[in-house]
Amino acid sequence: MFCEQCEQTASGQGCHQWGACGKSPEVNTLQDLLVYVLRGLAPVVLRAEALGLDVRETHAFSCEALFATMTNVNFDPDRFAAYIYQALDRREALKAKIARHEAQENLSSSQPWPTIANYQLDPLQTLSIQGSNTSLELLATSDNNPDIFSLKLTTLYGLKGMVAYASHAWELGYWDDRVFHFTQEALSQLDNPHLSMEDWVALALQVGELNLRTLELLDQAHTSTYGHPVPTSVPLNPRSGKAILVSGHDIKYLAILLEQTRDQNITVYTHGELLPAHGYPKLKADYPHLYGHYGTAWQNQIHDFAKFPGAIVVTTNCLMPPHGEYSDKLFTVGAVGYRGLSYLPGETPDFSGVIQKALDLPGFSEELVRQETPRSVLTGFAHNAVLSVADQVIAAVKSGKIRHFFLVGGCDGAKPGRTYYTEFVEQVPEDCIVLTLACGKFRFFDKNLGTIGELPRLMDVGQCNDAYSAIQIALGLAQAFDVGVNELPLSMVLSWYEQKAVAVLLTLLHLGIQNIRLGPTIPAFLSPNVLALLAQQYQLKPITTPAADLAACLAKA
Ligand code: FSO
Ligand code: SF4
Repeated sequence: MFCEQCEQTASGQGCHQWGACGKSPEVNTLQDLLVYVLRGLAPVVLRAEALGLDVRETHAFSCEALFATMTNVNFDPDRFAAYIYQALDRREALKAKIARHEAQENLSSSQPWPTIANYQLDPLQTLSIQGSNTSLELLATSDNNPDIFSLKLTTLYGLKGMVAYASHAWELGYWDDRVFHFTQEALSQLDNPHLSMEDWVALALQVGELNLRTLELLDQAHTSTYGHPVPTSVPLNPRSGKAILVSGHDIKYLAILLEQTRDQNITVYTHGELLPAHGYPKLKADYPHLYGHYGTAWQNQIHDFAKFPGAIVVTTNCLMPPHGEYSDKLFTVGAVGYRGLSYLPGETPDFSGVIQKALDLPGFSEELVRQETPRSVLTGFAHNAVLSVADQVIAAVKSGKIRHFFLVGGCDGAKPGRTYYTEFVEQVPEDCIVLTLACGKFRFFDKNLGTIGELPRLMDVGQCNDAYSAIQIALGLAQAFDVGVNELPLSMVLSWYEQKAVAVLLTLLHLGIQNIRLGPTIPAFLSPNVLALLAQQYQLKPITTPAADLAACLAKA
């Protein structure tokens, strides 16, 4: 097997024997085969689209299927086989539709399909053997150019992150045909042997550009459906009674579950990246049983899930291979899967099995609740909330009360080097504000950093899915100060783990943001030359030590 799409990749050299995330070689080959058939579907979709045929459902399918191949989303070989068969069925159905349309319209028959669009499964071989013949390693160029290979992987991995966001927006009824079209275009370019290094750099940055649009769309989808987030205090202690825990990023599935658990005497808790759901006014107003947050970041789920005395639903990444002791109370929805776990299919899953499981389990006892010291955290500092107090922020900067802003955001993970981010936040001087987002915040989210005037020094902007909010805050401040984002007293110190972070990084580079500090390690898929190019054009740099990086950021102020 070959996979190097995430930060956890074995020794920074790619996973070759077994995924450090727990992904088996079999699942990896099925993911490669799925990506291969999606690359073969892409030119067919593009031709159908050019003829004016309706391909929107197929676009949404391609996005969901590609999303499933992201790190820690789906480990179930059967689900990948189903996606592969569906992709091939859709491809053939579309080809037939195109032929019929051309005949009806008396159009001269199209160019022959590229070889990849004619790929057929071999009924005598297992899918995983066929997958090993379509490995992503084969994207290497015939002249073995490591930089073009690196940029192809950067494009594909960024695309995986972007389609995850597009899938969330689609579920809520929001899409942009430009994003859909670009997804197919980029997938089909992966097999174009004629692109130069410059073309690949441009394509990777275009992923960033279209990802910005996708993030905007998702922001619109969330805020128009659930209202603009408002600063909200969220209990970290449970209350007594039956309980359901919802993990992942998907607000829509959380809302469906809240609706189905209305008046059932069950308390719903968020886990991981769903913490910011508490900031949405419509969810809070409609569902008082959405109560608190339980546990910390994804890599601690083995302990958190085992201890939780109720049912658990995982709506997106990051799912870890579950332990036997809690797998019978764990359910998955959407693109998420693991063989042996209960999967609830459909756009509006039926959560009755989850509810029954929660009722069968003990829930939190009054005694346990009584023993706990009350704790809470604040969330909901999305762009609307922060920019609504822009006047206060600007006055505080002008009077010298606020010296600098740090965006300390991104993913968490198991590597020891990630303590850097906790130490960094602890060392941020008292006249500076820390904005944070995504699951990396769980290293410091419950620290009381105090306030500057009425402004909390630590503000949770939201999930990684809310990167649009962080960008809007930076752009809004730049506009208010009448400077470019790079001239603001703002430094970005980012942690990455999986492919959504790759998409967001490409978006920041597309916006021309300089001096981003990235850690805990530099992506294995960036070749030395590509990394040198990013360092030269964007001053992208690896993190060093909290003290040295802080000093360098403040020297810029
Ligand atoms: Fe974290 Fe996982 Fe949200 Fe990622 S839970 S690591 S970038 O999936 O998406 O931040
Ligand atoms: Fe390895 Fe990450 Fe790929 Fe899993 S997703 S196989 S940990 S590189």
